[in-house]
Amino acid sequence: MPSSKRESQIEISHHSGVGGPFAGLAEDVRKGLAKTPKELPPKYFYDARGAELFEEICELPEYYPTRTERALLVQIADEIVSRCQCSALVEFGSGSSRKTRILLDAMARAALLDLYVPIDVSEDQLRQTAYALGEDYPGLRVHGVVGDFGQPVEGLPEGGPRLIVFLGGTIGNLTPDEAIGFLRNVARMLGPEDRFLLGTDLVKDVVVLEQAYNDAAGVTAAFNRNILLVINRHLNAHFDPNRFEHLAFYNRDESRIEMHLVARESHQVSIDAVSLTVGFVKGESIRTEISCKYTREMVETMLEEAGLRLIRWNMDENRLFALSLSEAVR
Ligand code: SAH
Ligand code: AVI
Repeated sequence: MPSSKRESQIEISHHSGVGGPFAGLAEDVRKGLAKTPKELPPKYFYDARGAELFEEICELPEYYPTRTERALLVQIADEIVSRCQCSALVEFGSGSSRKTRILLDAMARAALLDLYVPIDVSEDQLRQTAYALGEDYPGLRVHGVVGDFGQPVEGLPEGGPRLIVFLGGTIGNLTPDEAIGFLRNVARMLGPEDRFLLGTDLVKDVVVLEQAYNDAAGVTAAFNRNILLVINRHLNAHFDPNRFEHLAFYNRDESRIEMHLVARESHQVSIDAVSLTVGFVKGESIRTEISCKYTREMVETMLEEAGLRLIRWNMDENRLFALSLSEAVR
């Protein structure tokens, strides 16, 4: 039977150079594990299993950011779209794009929706999501980019006005310098009619914060240990995740949650692909993630420093999470 459904166009391209987003893993592991204290970049959590575990985290009772941001998006999506008149949505760290659908729906309601550009290191999830969106939004052009948002992403498809979004509080996983660098790249990308929507997790009661990263079901612990399995697979390493304890706590001085993997006993791990043997003493930790928490003032200062001007600020009534809309300063 001929279908009257408008065809969607799906395209996936790579922006991270030869070898894909895991190409830098060997160098990052070598450098990170030589530091004192040891650390690993959080982007390596997100192989297919890590992406699945993150989706589970989003549904946990203790993990308030996802449901809070989702409710905020439902509240403000139509207004933002009507104010921006955006026909293209560009998203950094798009993941499953579940919450993004709230914005896509608002753009479709306003009869503006034309182009969606999800950018993520997690290739399998990006592909699956792009094809699912193509099915669900007839006529939508989806141009997925497998790439690292730590690098300027160039050559994006034409379309607009554009709404560029960075949701979930993922900016908090960057150091303050990395966050400013990222925001400067966004400011450079923004044309006069384009806008930037940023999700930030807010400073709050320490108990609420720490519970969100220490869930009773142990999903966050599994997510944390998954980084070791990624290293085992890609670098022929011999980490035993059971020899590491999940640790997550709020560092008040730095205004951030820190996630660590702490060695339960002294032992050595060989990483064959980089001809390295790494020693751990009992209690020694690898910092696997930071997750910065902000006040409105901190967000505004960060935006300003990067050449962006805050034009709208929305928080939930419990002041857990915020969405801010900004434009480039000309
Ligand atoms: N935006 C979604 C997903 C957040 S999880 C939400 O709000 O629920 C963080 C996402 O960012 C993951 O999909 C992960 O693969 C991606 N990511 C992490 N570091 C990245 C990097 N350096 N470059 C591109 N994507 C990255
Ligand atoms: C993706 N990012 C915003 C999450 C966070 O809360 O920092 C990652 C995460 N780590 C543990 N739980 C969730």
